[in-house]
Amino acid sequence: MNIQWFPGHMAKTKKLLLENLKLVDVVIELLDARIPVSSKNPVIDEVLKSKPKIVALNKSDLADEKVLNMWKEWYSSVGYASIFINSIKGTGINQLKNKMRDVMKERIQRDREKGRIFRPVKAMIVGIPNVGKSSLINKISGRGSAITGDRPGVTRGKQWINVNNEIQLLDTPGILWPKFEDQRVGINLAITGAIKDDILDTTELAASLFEILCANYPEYLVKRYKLTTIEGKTGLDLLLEAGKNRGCIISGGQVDMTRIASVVLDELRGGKIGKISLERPEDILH
Ligand SMILES: Nc1nc2c(ncn2[C@@H]2O[C@H](COP(=O)(O)OP(=O)(O)OP(=O)(O)O)[C@@H](O)[C@H]2O)c(=O)[nH]1
Ligand SMILES: [Mg+2]
Repeated sequence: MNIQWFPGHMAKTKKLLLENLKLVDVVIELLDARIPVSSKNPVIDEVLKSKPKIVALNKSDLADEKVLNMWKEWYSSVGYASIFINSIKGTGINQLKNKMRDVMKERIQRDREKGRIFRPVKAMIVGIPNVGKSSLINKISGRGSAITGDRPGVTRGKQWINVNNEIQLLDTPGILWPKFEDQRVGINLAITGAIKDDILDTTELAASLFEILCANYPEYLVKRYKLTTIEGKTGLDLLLEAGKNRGCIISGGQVDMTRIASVVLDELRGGKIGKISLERPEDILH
């Protein structure tokens, strides 16, 4: 499967990030806790250069707790702070705010030394489409000022949100990069909902997801889709069986593969199959 999605508005977003970089004190890079490697946009570090950055991993409520702990250990072993959050419930948000206060203290100190008066800290939130940037801003500000939605490409322009007289946040549109070197990255991004479904072969994608689940979460797969055995079967075989079991049938008695594929992808994205991580720290090495 060859997945690429870099429409014109994302090229514009890269320019927008560059233009606004000089206006902000810190950048919050939001990753998806289920795919910490695939959701890391290589273009972002290239754009940021020496600007201070805080990394937060969102949707941690949907990820496998055991794997999350492996990631926490991995991040600390390489000397990075990692903050795992849930932008809907608010888990981890205080930790993130504390990190922002640290940046603010340093800034206030520098301003004082230069004899400048107090200015609020400005933070720009960046990340892949649909990762929860606007939801995070709403959670931090306690208001619903940023529009959110369960599909990629909801935010189309920049929007400043004043949290209080200390913090201002800049919401930005989700951004990907022109070419995924490794197709597993494209698949992970597509499965978790960072890529528009209209441009995907969703049947092939759901079959790939079934193969990943067969390898790492076989018990969830069998239980959710009432499969008999999974050994020796391809993802497509299993998807067909799931379609039959769910009654996704078209006239003539054939399985409606597009429908079952969309059901499966929706259920994964909604956390209904189980708490699932698609990447582990050891994947960085391969
Ligand atoms: N389960 C869960 N869902 C979340 C979390 N954060 C955001 N969401 C959901 O993810 C979807 C996308 O959220 P948005 O805040 O619109 O994402 P975004 O990054 O601003 O997306 P774009 O503007 O399209 O780039 C919405 O359906 C949110 O309700 C989270 O921590 N956990
Ligand atoms: Mg948004």
